[in-house]
Amino acid sequence: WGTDGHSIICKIAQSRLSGAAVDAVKELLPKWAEDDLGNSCSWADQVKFRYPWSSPLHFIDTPESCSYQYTRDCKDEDGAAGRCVAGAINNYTSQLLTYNSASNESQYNLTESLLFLSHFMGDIHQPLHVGFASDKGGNTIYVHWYTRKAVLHHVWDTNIIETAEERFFNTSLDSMVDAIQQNITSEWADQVKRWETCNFNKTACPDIYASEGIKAACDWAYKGVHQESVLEDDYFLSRLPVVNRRLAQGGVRLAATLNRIFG
Ligand code: DCM
Ligand code: DCM
Ligand code: DCM
Ligand code: ZN
Ligand code: ZN
Repeated sequence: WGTDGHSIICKIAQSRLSGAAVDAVKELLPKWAEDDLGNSCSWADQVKFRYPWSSPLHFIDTPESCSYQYTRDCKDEDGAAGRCVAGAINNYTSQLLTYNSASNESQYNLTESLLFLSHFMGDIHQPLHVGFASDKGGNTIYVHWYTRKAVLHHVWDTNIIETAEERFFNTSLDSMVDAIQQNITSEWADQVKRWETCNFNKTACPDIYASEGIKAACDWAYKGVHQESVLEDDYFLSRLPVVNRRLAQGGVRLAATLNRIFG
């Protein structure tokens, strides 16, 4: 996602944190974040150059089978195991679990662990961040977003959200967040418990989110799109509900994960 997608997810998450998680997040966030996850979730994109090892941690590349398997797919271009967004979520979750046990003498920089986890929980919910290796998650599919040139990946990171903000929310990000929050308490209310649940007593469940992601990529992002496709109202209006739901799931699950981590 672009900055707006990450901001929406982290604003939703901030509003759902338990008391213990609010306190831990306050202690861990850097000063510039002003005690609010909503301000901090694009940090991981800003450090890609400073931390080049972190670039492959933003996505998963799958073969063209519309399915995901951790052992097969969660590796970087050199084949290093676990170096994908699902592995990163597991890794930073286990780092943050030392927050309570290690009386803050953790060997990790838990501020960075929180900033990475909050960003990657968002990215794993962007369908094309669990996309095909062959087209780099839609980065080599050249399309037109209405009259402008774009790549399909960027349409899903940014254009659908920005067009919705302009057309339906008077360019207000907060109004779009409010609309998604409304859906979480009405239309999606029965599903939210299931979104939050991690089976087998696990703290984080990135493999579930990645499996949903590649299915959404096949069913909605890639579907009907080819090189030089013109994407306009038909595509925008049918895909926006998918984007809204993935943003909601990302926010709900980030909060649920942080609530499990910080007790
Ligand atoms: N940063 C940010 N928003 C701010 C201030 C800083 O996203 N208001 C980012 C820029 C740096 C990173 O945080 O890439 C680390 O900041 P610092 O220089 O404070 O360690
Ligand atoms: N990592 C790190 N510093 C490095 C290299 C990696 O903090 N110099 C983190 C980012 C990855 C995690 O370690 O999420 C996985 O590393 P490994 O490949 O050792 O499992
Ligand atoms: N990306 C992806 N899958 C890939 C390569 C990149 O999802 N195989 C994502 C990471 C960035 C965006 O696409 O969000 C652009 O990547 P880059 O800056 O590496 O071109
Ligand atoms: Zn992206
Ligand atoms: Zn990212």
